Amino acid sequence: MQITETVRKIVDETVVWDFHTHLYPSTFGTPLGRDTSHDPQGLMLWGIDELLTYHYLIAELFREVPRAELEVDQFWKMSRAEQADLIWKKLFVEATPLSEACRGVLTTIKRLDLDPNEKTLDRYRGWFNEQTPNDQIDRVLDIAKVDTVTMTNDIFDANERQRWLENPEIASDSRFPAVLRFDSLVVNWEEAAPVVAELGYKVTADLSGDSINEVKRLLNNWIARMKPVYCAMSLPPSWSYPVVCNQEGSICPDSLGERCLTEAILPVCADHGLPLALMIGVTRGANPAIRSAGDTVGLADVASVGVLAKDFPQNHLMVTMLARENQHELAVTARKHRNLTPFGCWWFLNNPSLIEEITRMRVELLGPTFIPQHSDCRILEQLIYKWDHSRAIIAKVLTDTYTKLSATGFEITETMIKRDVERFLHGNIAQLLKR
Ligand code: FIX
Ligand code: ZN
Repeated sequence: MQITETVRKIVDETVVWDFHTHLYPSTFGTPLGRDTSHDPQGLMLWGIDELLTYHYLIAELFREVPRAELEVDQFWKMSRAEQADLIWKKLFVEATPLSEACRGVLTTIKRLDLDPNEKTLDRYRGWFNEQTPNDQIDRVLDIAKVDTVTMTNDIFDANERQRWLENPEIASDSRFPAVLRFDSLVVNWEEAAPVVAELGYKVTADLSGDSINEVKRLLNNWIARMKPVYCAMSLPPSWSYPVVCNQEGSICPDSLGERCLTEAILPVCADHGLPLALMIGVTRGANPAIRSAGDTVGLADVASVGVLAKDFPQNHLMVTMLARENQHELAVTARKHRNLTPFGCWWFLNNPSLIEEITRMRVELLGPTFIPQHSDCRILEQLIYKWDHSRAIIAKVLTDTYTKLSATGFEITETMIKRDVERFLHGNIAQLLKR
């Protein structure tokens, strides 16, 4: 058997369950819909203008264009189409699109059978305008060979929350399972408390009285409404468990977040058999003027993850970390706790060189017991390039691994490769989410 060709073929053909995205089906409305789904504030993002105004590319635009030519405020006053035109001109026409985020747009255009050498966006817009949202979902899932696109459903996003309240059938497309997300409960209880109170729960700013039970009631109600496959939150690099508090005299804000986590979130997740995903290492608003393009990475405390896994053996933790420097310790920590599964190469790590390094190390330390990748897509068509690029690297790492294994005299079979690849791209997720 030719290991290289066989692995590549199997990796390319195996259907993916995307563990973490920000994608939605058309029931959540779409700004680019000419049918009943048309909605300027809609959450289903697709099309060339959205692809080009992805926050990764907005960050790259501000590196390329000097301040004298474009003030940040000026950019935000432009329409979405004007922003997309500018990004195409500055990053793809007047400069060479060398970065991973730029190459991704080109891979996507090519795999949609369009020519990536256009000087303006007219042809692309013309093509997208002929598509309908639902047909485009079918087309993209088919090209990307993805059958399950896990959403992120944030109860602290008023726009999204309203949609769930108004339409109980909103999540009826089984290809898009829901995930209950609630960062502020742990990261900023002070900010979360008034919102939770507004929703009709009797909580106080210091979590006194019946507050914890009320947070549990909030979570139980939203679990009943969303039927999520897991719960999730992202955490800053400073997050630790147990909380280390240097403030004297007053209540430490982080200890309120910790109480939400240990007394409400983890028990509720355990009751429902739902894993909890922790995405650790993001500093929000390092440069707030450029909005989500201004979030950054920081070194986080992996030991906290291990202590949490040890203290809550009845919970399953799915963990991804943003700093490259945290990856080795996370993999080692996962060896110590079977209720801890590392997943994906998140955000600034979703680059070929880093995916390769991280995946190689995880295979060596964890064998087949992790989830190598998630896409984090925000725009539907990104599924095409994110999976296309990641599949190539996963295949490369597995080819090297099987080649070394085969050198011991151990016989590698096609059935074995299929079994492993299926676990990595789909099966491990299905098993953990009991689906
Ligand atoms: O917190 C998250 O889920 C992050 O992945 C996103 O908020 C982030 O903006 C992103 O799109 C990263 O890829
Ligand atoms: Zn995300």
